Amino acid sequence: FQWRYCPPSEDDPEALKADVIRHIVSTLGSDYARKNHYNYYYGLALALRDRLVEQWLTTQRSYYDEETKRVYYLSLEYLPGKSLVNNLICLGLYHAAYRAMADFGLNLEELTEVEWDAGLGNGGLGRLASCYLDSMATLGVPGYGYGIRYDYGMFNQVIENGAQVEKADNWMRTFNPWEFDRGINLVEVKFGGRVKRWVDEKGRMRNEWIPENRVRAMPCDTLVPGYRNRRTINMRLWSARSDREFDLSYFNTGDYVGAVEEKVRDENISKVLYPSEDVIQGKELRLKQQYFFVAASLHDIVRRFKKKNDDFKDFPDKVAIQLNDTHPAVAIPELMRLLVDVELVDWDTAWSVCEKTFAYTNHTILPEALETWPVELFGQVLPRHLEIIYEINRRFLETVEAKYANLSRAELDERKQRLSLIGEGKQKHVRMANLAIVGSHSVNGVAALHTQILKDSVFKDFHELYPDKINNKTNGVTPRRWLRQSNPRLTGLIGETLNSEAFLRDLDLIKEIEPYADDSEFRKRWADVKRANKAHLRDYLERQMGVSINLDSVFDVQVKRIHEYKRQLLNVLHVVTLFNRIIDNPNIDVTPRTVLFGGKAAPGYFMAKRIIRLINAVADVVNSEPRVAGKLEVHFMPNYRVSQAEVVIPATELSEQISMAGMEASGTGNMKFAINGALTIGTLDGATIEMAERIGKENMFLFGNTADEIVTLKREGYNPWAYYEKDLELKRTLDMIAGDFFSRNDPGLFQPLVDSLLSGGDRYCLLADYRSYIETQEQVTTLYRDQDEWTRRSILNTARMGFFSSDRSIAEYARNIWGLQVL
Ligand code: DL6
Repeated sequence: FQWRYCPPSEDDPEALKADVIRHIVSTLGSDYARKNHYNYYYGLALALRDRLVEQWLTTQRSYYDEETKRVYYLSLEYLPGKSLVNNLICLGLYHAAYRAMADFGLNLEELTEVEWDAGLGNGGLGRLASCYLDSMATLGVPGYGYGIRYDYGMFNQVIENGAQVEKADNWMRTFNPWEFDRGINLVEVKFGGRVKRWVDEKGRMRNEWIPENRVRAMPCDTLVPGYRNRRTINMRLWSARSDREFDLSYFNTGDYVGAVEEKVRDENISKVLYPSEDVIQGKELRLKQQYFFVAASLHDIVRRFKKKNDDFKDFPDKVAIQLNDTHPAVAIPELMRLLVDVELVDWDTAWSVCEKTFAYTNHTILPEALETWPVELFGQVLPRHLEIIYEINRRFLETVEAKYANLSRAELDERKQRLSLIGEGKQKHVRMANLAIVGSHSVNGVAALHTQILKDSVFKDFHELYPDKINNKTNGVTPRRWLRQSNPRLTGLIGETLNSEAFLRDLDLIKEIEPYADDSEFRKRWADVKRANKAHLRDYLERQMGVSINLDSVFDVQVKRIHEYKRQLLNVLHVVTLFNRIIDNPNIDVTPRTVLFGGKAAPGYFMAKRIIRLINAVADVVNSEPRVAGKLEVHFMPNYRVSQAEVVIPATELSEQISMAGMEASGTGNMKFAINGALTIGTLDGATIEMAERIGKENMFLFGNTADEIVTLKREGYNPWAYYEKDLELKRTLDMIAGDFFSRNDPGLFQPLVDSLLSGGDRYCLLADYRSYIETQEQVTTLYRDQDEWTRRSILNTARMGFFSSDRSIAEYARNIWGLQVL
């Protein structure tokens, strides 16, 4: 059998057209003469999948033949968004498809409307995972993404009477053309039960897990192409399937409902993505989800290893496993169980294999977001794993004892308590971060400041114990999606100017546009691109929300999850301040502004939901006030998601990155905006700091307290009242919010928000940063009047963002963590 490779061709739409027609007829059983978007979207997607699978098979064969070390990225979340355009771009078929569809009398852009966003993640962490798969494929890293194929992904957000209402995201309601469901390769995953101990014929003590329940994991593969390199890797998501023999036993006793209930309960495991509540510990289903995908993935990984290897000591030479946060950390005791209980490897060898295989990425310093599981629950769901964790802990604490033999007993005990994998207290807990650190050879933060905070405070004791373990891998984003796909106009301009599109696979090359910042003709074209993107967003919002925003205003955008630490409320305080200034002085010479917000709040997060209500209430008042018309408008864009970001980001002029310094692990939206030429107003937080180092502070609007200053402020007794009392504009703004200026029909609605800032102590120091933020916004206003200078800085922003490609991040992971060479 000869693998037919269909070379990507920009020129020839004919082969593609034939395949589209064939799929419409043979796969969809439909009439190609009916030129509807549905038929042609699916026909085109399937024609692409044919090409992807051929590339994938060749890629896999090369790994197999060359016995390459593989990298497994374990992540409970992915946010691919839509795939059609991305896949066309990566295969080099965008123009061919455009022409093919035009020949059919259809518009490719309109076809993309048929596709649903694959929203299998909450936000930054999931989108990062998708960028990383793209980069692995592009760099030729032999990577595999593993996760869960949720039937229902991130909820859809609708706004009713100003409030967020969650609607189920039934993204699979129509058939998913990108996926291969492999119903014949089911993997059994066990839960509950007990551990049986016995001595085998060779006198060895054996531990055998006798489960109470078994669920099957079905692999669903989505192919992820590299950028025009004929390589394709795989994102394998597991879907829970009930064990059918189990059903039969119920049928035999005539309990039909029991059979169905049991089946539904099993399949619930992959039913729905958990929205990111800060505290979701203690949810049995969530623990089951984690173990479900980890067990199925490790089964796959070990199976693949065993095809060509028989000595598990070689495992770390062939396998690297990256844990995307602690969600998959149960992989550590699971690999120990497989090695010690099943493969009969001795404990010390098995442990050394684990440590060399695993690496852990931390994505948050919020203490309440660090995962723990009640020991009792853990033991019920995973009895053998709990035993293994206790044994890991016992041995680990022995090493701690030995290392700190010079400490007093009391000091040593305290240190052991802090380091232990088991948290004591009212209820004992398994600490997943401690487990992940102890079981991994590398622990990384996602931006320099974040990593420093891990070393200095969150994981201080571990850093003292293992001074070489914690390292930094600053996040990045893929230029294929966040430049080429989302901003074809800008990509076209840069490509034409440099006479190359090589910057899409080596973003460092984008620095070559820097000299053009001084070319007035180029600046004009740059500004024209931004204006066209703004018009595109205006049209989009007109269709989606029925509003028509002012093209001549500065597009000031804050899109991200709604969270108090991200301080959308600070942005609102600025809006209200601006509103007051305009009302007070109708002749004020302001730069018109359109302030856009977008983002979802966790369904159980009261304050975040109240912030959404406030944004909408302020928008209602501002947008209906004739005295500010043409000067200020505010909108909350419902249901922020990847495909919306692709429209919003290229149109943005001012990117709001205003978290309290020290809180945002990295941010990746900050990078997407700057690559697309937005100027940033931001605090020195997360990766924004590294952006400033490269872009130059003078080309950004930085404000507020630094992370160190926040620590000092709090240590010395931060008093928000003092700011309130002495800053009259601030006082007036807060009084209006508390005094129901924006909630006339619902008195007291926003009192909790103001309380959190005053009597509640203002945990995220909004009041401390308010004045500096307002003054910096004034600088924005002033600079925007000088459009030419604004555009010059915009060009410099884009030109200096080469470092923030996810290709650079993945190359660093590959070299420094996974032990791979990347060209
Ligand atoms: O690393 C990706 C992304 C960062 O850019 C954000 O700063 C950070 O908030 C986010 N973290 C999470 C937390 N999830 N957990 N656990 O999403 O990660």
